[in-house]
Amino acid sequence: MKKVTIYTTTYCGYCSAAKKLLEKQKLAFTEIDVTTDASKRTWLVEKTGQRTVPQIFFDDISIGGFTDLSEIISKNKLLSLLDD
Ligand SMILES: N[C@@H](CCC(=O)N[C@@H](CS)C(=O)NCC(=O)O)C(=O)O
Repeated sequence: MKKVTIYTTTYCGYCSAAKKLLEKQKLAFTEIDVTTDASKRTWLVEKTGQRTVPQIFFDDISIGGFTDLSEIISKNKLLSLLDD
């Protein structure tokens, strides 16, 4: 099973919503708070092409933010995407 990592900032409603969604799916995840980490945020933009948070990864694969995660779950694609 791939590891789930979520990059967040404080006071970010979409970040809280995404974490709740992961918890609801009973998925363990690592949270990396990039609020004060400018170089990590630059890396995230380069890696994902997106400037918003949250950004969620399954191993090193960028799957997007809250909306993308919701869509993956509603289309029942979560387990296949997490499968190694
Ligand atoms: N569609 C995105 C929206 C995410 C979003 O708008 N996040 C806000 C923070 S809650 C953001 O990053 N705003 C721009 C910024 O802070 O630079 C998602 O579902 O994750």
